[in-house]
Amino acid sequence: ARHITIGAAQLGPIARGESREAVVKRLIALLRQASARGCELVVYPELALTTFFPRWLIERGPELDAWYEPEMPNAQTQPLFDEARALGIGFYIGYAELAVEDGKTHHYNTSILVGPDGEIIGKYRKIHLPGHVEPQPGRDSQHLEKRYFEPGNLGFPVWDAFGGVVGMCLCNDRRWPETYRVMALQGAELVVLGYNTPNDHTGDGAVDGLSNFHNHLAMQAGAYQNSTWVVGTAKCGREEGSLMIGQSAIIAPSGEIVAMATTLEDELVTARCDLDMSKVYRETFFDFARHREPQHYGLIVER
Ligand code: CDT
Repeated sequence: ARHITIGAAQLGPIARGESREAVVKRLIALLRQASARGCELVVYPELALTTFFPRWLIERGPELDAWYEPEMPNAQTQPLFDEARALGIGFYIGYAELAVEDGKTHHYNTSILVGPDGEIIGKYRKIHLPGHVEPQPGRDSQHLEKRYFEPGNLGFPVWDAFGGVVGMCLCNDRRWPETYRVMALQGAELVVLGYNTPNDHTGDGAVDGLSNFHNHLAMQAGAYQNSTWVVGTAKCGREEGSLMIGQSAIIAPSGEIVAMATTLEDELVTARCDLDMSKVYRETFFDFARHREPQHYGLIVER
C-alpha cells in the first residue's frame, strides 16, 4: 500500500473587496488544520485568491489586470508557501495567471502543484473554458471565462510527486472524459482539481437543480473509468449574489466518495488514500493495454 493523507480545503465565498492577504490567512488556517490531521497534500479551489471575477464585465485595463497574478509566488502569496514548507505539506491551488510569452501578454486560468519543500512541481492551464466572450442578456451573473482567459497551452501533463503519479485540471475540465483519460494514459493515480460552479448556469430549474448531482457524477465517473483518485475542491456559497455549489469530495478509484464537505464555508475534509488502489482497477476492468481498442476511437480527435 502507498498511503497519502489528502485534504480538500474548501473555501466559502470571497467578497469582491477581500484582499489577497485576507484570503491567504484563510488558506493558512486551513493548512494548519490539515497539518494537525496529518495531511501531506492539500487541494485548494480554482481561482482561490480572489472572488470569481468572470461574473462581471470589466473593461480591459488596470482594473481587469488587478485580478491576475504576474508571478507565483508573489508578495501576497509567499506566506502560504512559507507556511506549507514549514509544515512540510504540498498543495494545489488555482489562480488567474498573467504570462508574458514570446513578448506577448497572455491570460490563463491556471493551477500549480507545490511540493512539501515549497517548490513548484508543475503548472496546468485550464483547457475547457466554459461560458461566453460577450455578456449574455438577462443574467444576474455573467460567466465570461472565454473573454478573460485563453485555452491552456500545456496539455494535460502528469508528474511523479507525493509517491505517485499526479495530474491536475480545473473546474469545467472535470466534466469531459478526455481530461481524465489523457492523464490516465500517462499513468495518473491522482487527479486534483478546483471548481467554482454557480448553480444557475442554464436558467432551467430542471437542469440547474442537478448541479450537485452532475458535479459528483462527472468526478466519480472520471475516477472509476480511469482507475484514479480524484480530489475536487469547491469555492462555494453565496459570493456577490451568485450561489455556488460545495460538496467538495475525495473520490476513490472505485468511484466511491470517501469524504465530502457538508457546509458552504471554509471546510477541510481529509482522507487517507492508498494510491495502490489505482492498480486494482487498472489491472482488471481497465487494463488499458489489454482492453482498449483505440483503432475505433479516431473520431474523438478528428471532430
Ligand atoms: N469555473 C467553471 O468552469 N465553472 C463551470 C460553470 C458552469 S459553465 C458556465 C463548471 O463547469 O462548473
